[in-house]
Amino acid sequence: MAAVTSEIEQRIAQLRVELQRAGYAYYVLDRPIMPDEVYDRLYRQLQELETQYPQLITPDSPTQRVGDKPASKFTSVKHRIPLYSLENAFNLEELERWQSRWQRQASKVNDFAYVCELKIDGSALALTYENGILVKGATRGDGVRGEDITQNVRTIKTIPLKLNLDNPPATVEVRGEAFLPLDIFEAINQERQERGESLFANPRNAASGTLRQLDSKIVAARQLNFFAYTLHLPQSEISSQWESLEFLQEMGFLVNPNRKLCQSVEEIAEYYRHWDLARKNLAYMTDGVVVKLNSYRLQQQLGFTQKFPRWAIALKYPAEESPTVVKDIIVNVGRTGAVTPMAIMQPVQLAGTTVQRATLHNSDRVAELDLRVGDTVIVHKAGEIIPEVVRVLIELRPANTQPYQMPSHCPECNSPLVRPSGEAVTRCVNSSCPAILRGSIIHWASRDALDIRGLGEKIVILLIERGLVNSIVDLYSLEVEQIADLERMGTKSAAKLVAAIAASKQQPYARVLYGLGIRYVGSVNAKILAENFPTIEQLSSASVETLEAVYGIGTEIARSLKEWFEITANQALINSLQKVGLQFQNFSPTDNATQSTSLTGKTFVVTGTLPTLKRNEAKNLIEQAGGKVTSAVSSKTDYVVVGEDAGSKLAKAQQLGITQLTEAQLLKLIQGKS
Ligand code: 1X8
Repeated sequence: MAAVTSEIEQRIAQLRVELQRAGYAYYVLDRPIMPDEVYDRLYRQLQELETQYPQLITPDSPTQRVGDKPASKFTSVKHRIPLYSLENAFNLEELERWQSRWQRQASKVNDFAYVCELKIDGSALALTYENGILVKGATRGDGVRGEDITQNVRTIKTIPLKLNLDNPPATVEVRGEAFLPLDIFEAINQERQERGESLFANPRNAASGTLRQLDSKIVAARQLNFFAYTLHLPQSEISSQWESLEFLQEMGFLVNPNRKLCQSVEEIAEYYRHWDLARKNLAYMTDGVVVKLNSYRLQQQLGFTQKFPRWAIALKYPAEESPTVVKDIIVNVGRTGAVTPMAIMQPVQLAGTTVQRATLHNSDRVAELDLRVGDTVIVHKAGEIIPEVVRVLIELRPANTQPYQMPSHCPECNSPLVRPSGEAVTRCVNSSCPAILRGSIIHWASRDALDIRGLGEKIVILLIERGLVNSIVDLYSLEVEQIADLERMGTKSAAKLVAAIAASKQQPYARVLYGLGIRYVGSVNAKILAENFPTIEQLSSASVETLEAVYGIGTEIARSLKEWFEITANQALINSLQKVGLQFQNFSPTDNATQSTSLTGKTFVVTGTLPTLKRNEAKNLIEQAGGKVTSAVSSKTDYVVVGEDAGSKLAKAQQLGITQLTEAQLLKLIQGKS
């Protein structure tokens, strides 16, 4: 161990304070005070010093958010103060009744207020701080005993490892809700779907599933967040819920800003109605509002029933569930060959959309539900979440129904389906199954991958049926004439599609990596990989250990990459894609010498009405291909794209002798064919 000097101790302490301040500004206040690069450098400096002087590592150091070793199991802990659940009210009458009840029970109250807060659909946590340092994080469990998940709790960036207090008390307990923001929830589910794993039904399940991961590296990569809402601080001056929320904020916690002090049921109703609509714009899911009596004195007077505090209630939003009838059960073969059973139902209105398909996840799930064609079921849908069947109403089952059986053969290619023992997923393992090719191409063209507009499922099916496309690479040699006579196509949209395909060659390496559809490599992981391995050669030759060492990349991703790159056909695919011009390395935006295309550095003006492209579409295509679009013609303009009824800009271009292009010529130029 290296000898410690006071300069080193001081430097370490300064780095910690600075990183803590920056993390707080970034995650809690959402007002960064330093660029990411600076943060990363300082973080690495601290890490290096701590490696050199491990005796100086403290549990509140910003480097201690991710543990080295996964836990083998979680230990059970008894809560110092039990975590109660809340009584539910499903409408305003029930809320009124609650008000009359507590007013009868409390003596002589004429001055009171309610605190209204959003009810977060997450997983409750109890955090213990001793002398200002986070020492324990536990799940709610049954309210009396929970699980010690301290290591995972530390990964949540909005939970302070050290309280922002000058004289911290011996113990503080903070409670709140850990949750997954909706975009992250959806990304996780998308990745799970790609892997053929069962999906999380809602953000709450995803949050509690994540918190119970043994490997804190995985937890850290999932970006859980936390809203604090309860403070247990013995012998303090705090005398109300409102003050405690403010104090939580001062101590460094993220407290939901959408809280309101209300004096009456009418005011609560107004808050409730407002958030029932406005919750659609929140980045996280809420399932109601929580109403608490503000005064601690009043809370104490009322106390608890066997199950609930008498001084609080959850006013829930109406459930997004409805009964309907299952008309058929089909199976869908995905890009990975995973076979997912789906219920086809009589259409129902749910959460503002018409729903007629619901995922049944896998055959175990269908068996567990005992779902049969003809059954009346409850479907559930929330927000952007894929609808699912949650329950079968057995009493309404018609006579002569049969239990569901998964097909034994692939509905697409008729090869026998395989279900490896110990796995929930049934697969088609025929690598030339058309469903797999179709899925791969749809994925390649999808929004977060190469984003090829106009290349949707229907066109992909036709392209494969006609034998025009047998692999992703074939997309890049499609000719306008070949596509033009597909159903509902025509020369104009064919030309547009060919140009969109060509423009996708300029999409960044991270999107290409994601588009390849390597198992476990979702769009977030692809970005992390592209940042850490700036060329495909570096990525394909990296060892499992090197891959795993990257923050956010776990063993299964590392292994899956290794396996994928070992397959000869995949190496050939990359070679061919490189040849047609896809990006397999990172470029800095200014570094255009190396990624030059026909359009790089060229300035365009678009004028008049083009035959098929809208002005915006033309602009996007040009920009995607590396060109620049300006609105005024000048001597710096390289090309003017001319449509019908072009006016003064055309005249100006003629005057300056600038090259004119028709839309067709522009599309050719983008494809590199002029
Ligand atoms: C549960 C929740 C509470 C709050 C928000 N979200 C929840 N899921 C809050 O008080 N703001 S309180 C609570 C409970 O006491 N069981």
